[in-house]
Amino acid sequence: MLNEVTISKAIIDSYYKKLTDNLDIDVAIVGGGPSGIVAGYYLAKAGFKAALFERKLSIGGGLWGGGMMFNDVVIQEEGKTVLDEFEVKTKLYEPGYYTVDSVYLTASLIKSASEAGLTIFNLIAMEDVVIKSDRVAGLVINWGAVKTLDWHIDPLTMHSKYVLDATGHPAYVAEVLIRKMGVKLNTSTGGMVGEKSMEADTGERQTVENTREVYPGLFVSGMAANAVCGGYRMGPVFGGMLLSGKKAAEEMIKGLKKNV
Ligand code: 48F
Repeated sequence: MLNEVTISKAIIDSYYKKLTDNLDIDVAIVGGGPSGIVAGYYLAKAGFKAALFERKLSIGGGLWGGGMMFNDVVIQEEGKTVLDEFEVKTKLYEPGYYTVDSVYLTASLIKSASEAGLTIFNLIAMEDVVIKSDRVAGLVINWGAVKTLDWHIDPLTMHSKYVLDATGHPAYVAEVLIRKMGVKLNTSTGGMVGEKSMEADTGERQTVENTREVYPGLFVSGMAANAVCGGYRMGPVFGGMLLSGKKAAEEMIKGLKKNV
C-alpha cells in the first residue's frame, strides 16, 4: 500500500539534499536556454560541479518555439558538430542548412546534460549576485513565482567560482551587476553595449566571439553575450547558441583548472 506521507518525505528529503549539495559549487548557470544547457553539459562531462537555475517551469528557453511557433529550427554546419556530440539527428535541407524538430532537440539537450551530471533547478530565479573582493562569487536566488508575483520574501544565497549569464536577450545578471554595483565590464564601452537588429550570419559569429568573461567571475553566453557585448540577432538558427555554450564551458574549465 502506498503511503502518502512517505511520498511527501521522499520528495522533501531528495530535494533538500539536491539543494544543500549545490550551495557551494564550481559554476552557477542562470537561464535554461540552449547556451546554458550546453555549457552545463560540457562542465558536468569534464567533472565540474555545475547547477543551472531557470525561473520558469520548463527548461529550454526560446528553443521550444522554433521560428514563430513553427516548431523546427535550423542548424548550420558548425553547429551540427555539437549536435553530433549529443547524438541528435538532423535532416539536411540544402547544403549548409539542417533542420531539427525543436521539441526533440530541446528534450535531447536536457536529457544529455542531466545524464552528464548537471543539476537543473527549474522554478528558481536569480535575483542578485554575491560580490567578494570585486568578483562575482555566487547568486541570490528566490522562487520564480515569488519574483513574478513581486512578493516581499527574502531570498537565499549560494556560492560558485563562476556565474554564467545565459538569460538570453535581457542579460539579467550583467544588467543587475551594472545597475547595483556600477562596475565596468570587459566590453567596447565598459557597459552594456546592446543587441543589434537581424543579420543572421554576423549574429551567429558574434554570439561565439562575444562569449567571454565580462567581469571577474561572470561569463556571458548566447543572446546575453550579444546583448552585453553588442551583436546582431539571428532568429531561429541555433548553431551559435550551441557553440557559445561550449565555448563558455571550455573557458571556465581553463579557469577552474587554475583554481580561480
Ligand atoms: O533566451 P534563451 O533561450 O537563451 P539563449 O541560450 O538562447 C537564445 C535563443 O533561444 C533565441 C535566439 C536564437 O537565435 O535568439 O532567443 O541565449 O533562454 C534564457 C532563459 O533564461 C531564463 C529564461 O526564463 C529563459 O528560459 N531566465 C531569464 N532571467 C532569469 C532566468 C533569471 N533571473 N533567473 C533564472 N532564469
